[in-house]
Amino acid sequence: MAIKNAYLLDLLERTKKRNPGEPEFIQAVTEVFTSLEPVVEKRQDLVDAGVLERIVEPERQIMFRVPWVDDNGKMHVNRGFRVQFNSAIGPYKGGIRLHPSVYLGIIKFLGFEQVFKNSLTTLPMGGAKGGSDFDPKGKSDNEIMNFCQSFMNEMYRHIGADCDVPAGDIGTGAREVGYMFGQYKRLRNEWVGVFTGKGLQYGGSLARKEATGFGLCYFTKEMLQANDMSFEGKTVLVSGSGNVAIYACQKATEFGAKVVAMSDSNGYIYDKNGIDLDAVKQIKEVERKRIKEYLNYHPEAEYHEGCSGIWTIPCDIALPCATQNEINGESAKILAKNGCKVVSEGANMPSTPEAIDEYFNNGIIYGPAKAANAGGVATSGLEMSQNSLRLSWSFEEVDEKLKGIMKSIFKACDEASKEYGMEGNYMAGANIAGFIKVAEAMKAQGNV
Ligand code: NDP
Ligand code: 2IT
Repeated sequence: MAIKNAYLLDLLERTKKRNPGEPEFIQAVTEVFTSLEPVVEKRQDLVDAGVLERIVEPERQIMFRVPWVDDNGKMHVNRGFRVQFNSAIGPYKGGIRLHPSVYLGIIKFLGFEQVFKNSLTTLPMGGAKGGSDFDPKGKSDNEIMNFCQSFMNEMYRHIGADCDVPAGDIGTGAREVGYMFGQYKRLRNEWVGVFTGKGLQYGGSLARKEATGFGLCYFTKEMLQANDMSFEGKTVLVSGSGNVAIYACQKATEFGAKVVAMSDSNGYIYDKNGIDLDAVKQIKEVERKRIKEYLNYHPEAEYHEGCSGIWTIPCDIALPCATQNEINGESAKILAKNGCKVVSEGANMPSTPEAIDEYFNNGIIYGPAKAANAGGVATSGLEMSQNSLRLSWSFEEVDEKLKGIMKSIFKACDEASKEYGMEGNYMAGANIAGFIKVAEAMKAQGNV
């Protein structure tokens, strides 16, 4: 991947200067710019409207102190973030990440990607992301609640059902959403759909929990079909063992594939008989323990320390569902050498630029995160609709809508890749299709 267009190169340099020490953000911008070269050449009107200069600069960035007290009475201070990236096509929308690695650059890369992803969903949602360097691992329920309430004590003034609607991401699941939503309601004295991923008893949508993983498999199924393949009988690797990974594993298995490995940040399990997902759900969703515990259910399976080793297992399809840059050039080479034919991304930006180059050089079909994992936020959009209508749809209804959306996302990526002379490059297709809608909305709205 190399940018040749002088205007894009100059803007990338300016973006690097303005955002020092944020390699993940620059990585995300570089990837998009690589794809936009033919658009910049064809659409001088968008260049003249300054859309690109504006799209790389968040509309608003909020950073705040989050003090909280642990069960021993000790005070801790974390840093909270909400980056409201772009509201051209709808209210800001995007998850909250709670992980010790969080800093402004991570939230900015995620917020930037969210702009294009949300555009692809066909629903009216702008892009945002938030989070904190708080580590939920090993914390009691009470400590989690204290943190979430303190986080919301500042964030509540910046969000709202028609302004900015947060949701889950790494480290933020139903429990954290519940505590944050509860605190918002208390501070604002109003019950509105200000969060998605809520519990089913209080405005959550059926199928939201499953949506990112299921959506990833719906997208991948379309992509496979377009390339005369299917999930049937394929060997699949799923990294991670959180929300996205679990439901990706479930749907891939339903589609006739055999998932043989899953992981967490400590290591990976390899079960040549196919992963027993009930065991994984018990370990991860109920007990909140480590993936290593899988051996207690299946002593014949293997556990290996270190999460990147998962990519050394021979497979047909790899579904990275853990975190950014989890597949580097070296891992991608090994995947290709072992016969992997498809990589489709459940996590956000899980492949390094070197890994993506390896996919293209080796003819691996590549489903980029912005498109492949958009089912989560799309179903969040459906949760917002249900909240506004004050009713709830059945699981089947939501799931059908999700299938339709993932189909249309694949179609948009495929068509854009063809229109701009890069057939089969779904990364370029996703970036272009996501960009054009937002860019035209920005141009139409003038200098805002
Ligand atoms: P969870 O917190 O439920 O699970 C995260 C999983 O990834 C865990 O298995 C975790 O292991 C592993 N992981 C996290 N950080 C690292 C790391 N630095 N190195 C290795 N492994 C790591 O999060 P989700 O499943 O919700 O999110 C997974 C990915 O999917 C993220 O990239 C997220 O941005 C993306 N995503 C999520 C959506 C959603 O709806 N939830 C929607 C679209 C994308 P451990 O337990 O050891 O930390
Ligand atoms: O990265 C993502 O798309 C998410 N974490 C889901 C965001 C959302 O608002 O549902």
